[in-house]
Amino acid sequence: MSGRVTVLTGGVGGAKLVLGLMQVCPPDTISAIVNTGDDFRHLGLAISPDIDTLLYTLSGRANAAQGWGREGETWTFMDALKSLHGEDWFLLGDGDMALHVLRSHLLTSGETLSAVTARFAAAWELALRILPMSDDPVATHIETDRGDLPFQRYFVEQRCIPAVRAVRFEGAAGARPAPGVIEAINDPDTRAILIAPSNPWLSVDPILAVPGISEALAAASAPVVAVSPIVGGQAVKGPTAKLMGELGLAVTNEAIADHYAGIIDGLLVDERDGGKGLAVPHAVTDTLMKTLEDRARVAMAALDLADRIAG
Ligand code: FO1
Repeated sequence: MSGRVTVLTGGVGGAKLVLGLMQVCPPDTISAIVNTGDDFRHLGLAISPDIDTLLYTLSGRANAAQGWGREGETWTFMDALKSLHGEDWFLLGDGDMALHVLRSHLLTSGETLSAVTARFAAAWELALRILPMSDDPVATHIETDRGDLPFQRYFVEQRCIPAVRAVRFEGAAGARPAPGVIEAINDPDTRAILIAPSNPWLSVDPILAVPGISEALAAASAPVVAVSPIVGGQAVKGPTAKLMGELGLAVTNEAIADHYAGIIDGLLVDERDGGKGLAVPHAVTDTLMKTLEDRARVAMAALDLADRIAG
């Protein structure tokens, strides 16, 4: 089937699905709406981790084992920074620094995050649209038993150890969807809107918190299908299962479906969990994405579910 595909994504799992989509759809028909709640200023630099993870993953530059940063990275900058007793909890590789320095320079000279991101995607010959959820600052904060932590302090410095009480998105109320975001949801030529298997609370909720986006999704004529981040009662990577426990939720697809209630029309679940008890239309497949073929298969299964719902 033809038509455009829009995908909401954040983190490593999200990038994998987008790469899978790139194998099964013409890249210029894909619009990725990317979480920017992880963004922060560090050492004076504007860091946009989920945008960078997508740029690296889609251009074949990513350190696949690590999930973030570049393959074959060198660390001269970090060694020198440590010798100067600079903050070294957040690792900035030499090649990675080019993204942060150039983005910071362009933002300072007045370019929007969207424009900078489009410039980087074009430089690395990526034909899909990479759309930050907003050009306004939105910062994910994690309220924990060790106090209120900005996202990267929780995720990297504290390694997700503090128990989460609540997640909030500073600045979201005043943030506007970035150019192209609402259009990517409302485009009459949109065949499907996918929510990648990103952490719903940490990587998707910031996108849904930008006024206008969840409303557009709820009203969209295209089917909205989420890929569950749960595989075999666990989350593949990152703190999803631990977070769900701390929020008092069972690590089940019912909890994922409840979280997205009102937004999604379908849920793609892993065959190890199955879809038993799910009220929302669903499909079952092996959603573990280790190889490029796995990623293409999961993307195809999500699109097939969307087509079935649309049909
Ligand atoms: N994740 C880490 O666990 N440790 C790091 O030192 C680290 C540095 C880093 C630098 C640039 C960047 O774009 C991402 C980086 N990440 C690091 C990942 C980052 O924390 C992301 O927010 C996660 O991938 C979750 O989306």
